[in-house]
Amino acid sequence: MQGRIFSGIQPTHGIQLGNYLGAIRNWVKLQDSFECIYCIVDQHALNTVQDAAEMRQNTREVAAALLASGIDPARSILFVQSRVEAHSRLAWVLNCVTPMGWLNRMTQFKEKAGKHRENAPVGLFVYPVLQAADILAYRATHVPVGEDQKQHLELSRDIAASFNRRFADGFFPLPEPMIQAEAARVMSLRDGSKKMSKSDPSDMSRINLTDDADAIATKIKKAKSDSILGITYDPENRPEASNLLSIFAALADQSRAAVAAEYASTSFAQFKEHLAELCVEKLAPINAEMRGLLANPTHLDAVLADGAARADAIARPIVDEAYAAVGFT
Ligand code: AQP
Repeated sequence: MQGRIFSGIQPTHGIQLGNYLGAIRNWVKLQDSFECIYCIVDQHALNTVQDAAEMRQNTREVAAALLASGIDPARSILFVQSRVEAHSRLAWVLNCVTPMGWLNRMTQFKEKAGKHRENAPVGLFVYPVLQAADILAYRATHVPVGEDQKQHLELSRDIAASFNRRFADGFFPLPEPMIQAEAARVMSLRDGSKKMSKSDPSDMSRINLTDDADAIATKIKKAKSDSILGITYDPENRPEASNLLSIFAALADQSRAAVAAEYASTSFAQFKEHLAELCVEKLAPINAEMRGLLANPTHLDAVLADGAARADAIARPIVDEAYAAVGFT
């Protein structure tokens, strides 16, 4: 094994195609060469989801989506963050070695808090510190990240170094980012300048892994497009066409150039038909597997409980050691 990976996903809603193509598909591949720890980060999601039944439902749905996509609990650890105390125990210590100025620079807080900064939860502001704790509690060596998470990972490294400097030289390894080569950043089907997101108020903006064939076909058919004949990759001038082309390329495991060449003189209507067929073909098996898993919540809960016990066995001694290093008795 080449190292230990930690990565997380929020149960703010069921999984959407962007999560799948941008993160989960890669997580599945990484299982071959790394020790992988995958976490459903419900403590992060609490900043957004403040309804207990919804949180429970989302958590199970995300767990089912991860398993159905190929996360193998026999090889990887899959668990829910709030079930392993090490995360919040370490987060407090890290809060105390992180200057406010570092957090003030985080662009994701500014984007997510928007104009309502004063009303944004404190949890959203300190989110990157909890994220650092998630990673460091396992002494993870590598973290797969999308472009949008690069800044947070750099902060995790700074926080680890800050702890090491103050309390114990070399205590936390500085986690290395793993940026995907042709990072699939999937954009909203309604607005090519916004990323596809679980919590977008419009369900038409995204493809959920729970969508059936009809829903997928309707969403792709109604996806925003333009009136230029032929599909080209030109994100600046044709953001929506470029997004649909990128989704096609990612699903078909082809380069964007190859797809653009194939559809250079095709109408949007026809391209969308092909894209819908491809999307249904790739997602239908995952969708079917998810339904089976969701029909058996006892099994799902047992997988997560086993994952939590294994995660706890790694993280608890590391955080106990960190507590001793700061002088907690
Ligand atoms: N549109 C996307 N394209 C590519 N990758 C994406 N990811 C999310 N959206 C896209 C990647 O999915 C992983 C898990 O994301 P997350 O749940 O931790 O939070 P997020 O990035 O904020 O995802 P969402 O769907 O946009 O959730 P909400 O709406 O709750 O904020 C990450 O690796 C992320 O890069």
